[in-house]
Amino acid sequence: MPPKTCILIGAPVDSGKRRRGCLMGPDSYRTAGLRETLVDLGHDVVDQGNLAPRPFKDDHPDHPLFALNETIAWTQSLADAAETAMSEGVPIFLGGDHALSAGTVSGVAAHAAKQGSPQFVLWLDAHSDFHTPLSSDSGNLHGTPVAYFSGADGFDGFPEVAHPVLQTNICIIGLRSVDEAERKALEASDIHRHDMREIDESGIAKPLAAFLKRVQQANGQLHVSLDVDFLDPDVAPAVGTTVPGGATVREAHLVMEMLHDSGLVTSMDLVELNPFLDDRGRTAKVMVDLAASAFGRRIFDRRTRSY
Ligand code: 6HN
Ligand code: MN
Ligand code: MN
Ligand code: MN
Repeated sequence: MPPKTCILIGAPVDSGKRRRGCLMGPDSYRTAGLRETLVDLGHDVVDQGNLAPRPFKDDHPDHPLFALNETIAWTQSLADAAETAMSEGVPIFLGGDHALSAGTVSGVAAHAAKQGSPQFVLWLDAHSDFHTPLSSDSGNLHGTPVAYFSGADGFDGFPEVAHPVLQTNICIIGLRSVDEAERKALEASDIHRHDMREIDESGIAKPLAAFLKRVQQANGQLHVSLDVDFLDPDVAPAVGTTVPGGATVREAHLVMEMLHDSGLVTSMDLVELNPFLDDRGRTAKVMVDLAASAFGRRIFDRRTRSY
């Protein structure tokens, strides 16, 4: 893989749920050495600092959705930043909670549409984040971005999604906490979904390889959205929505290594890190190591393998 221009964009979004702390995520990745790690791998790295949301008004006091206006304001600024960054390099969005992906994915998809290439999304998460504002029982908008960028109804007040990502171009891996309304909607959809049982039974490489093949055959852009809770909480405790039984460190690295080898990744989110819940920075370090694997760190070159 030739060196890339990696564009780090801090997205300290903390409006997608009630528990605070994700706003510290971008600085935690910087502290854990993300920039230096990518530079050591030979890439050019530009850190654009942190974005801010558009100006927004207070929510109506008894609105059922938490911090709706702030999340809408973030979606606007992130979509613009994402679309712009796509013509400058490979944007890596440093979250921030998963509500940020409403903006990043709609922005990168707008860029893809202008290039005439289809947008694909790999969603690595314990959750499907496929609620709409109408189906969410928590009222937390970090549970809704997949529905938003794939063009679901119910997102009143949000920017219109001009270029929705086709359901069949979305692949979710790592599922183990799916609410009833999401399950029904997913089952009625064309989204490719792989729960932890499937990973246990057949391994993580199989569904990923099949998905990457489709991206390659379609000559698509690939956005990867990595939620900390894709990982098992034993190895990545710094997240508000821990679910036991997650991916191992090696499963996650294999995903990242395969993504690197594919040469297909055009943008990435690192989301849901809550440094307030971390244990001496260890979750931030695991996430930086995973990003390193996605951008070319390897144990041995595959060509040297012999038995
Ligand atoms: N995440 N399904 C739950 C909810 O509140 O709607 C959890 C969402 C988790 C969000 O993974 O980014
Ligand atoms: Mn998520
Ligand atoms: Mn999650
Ligand atoms: Mn829910």
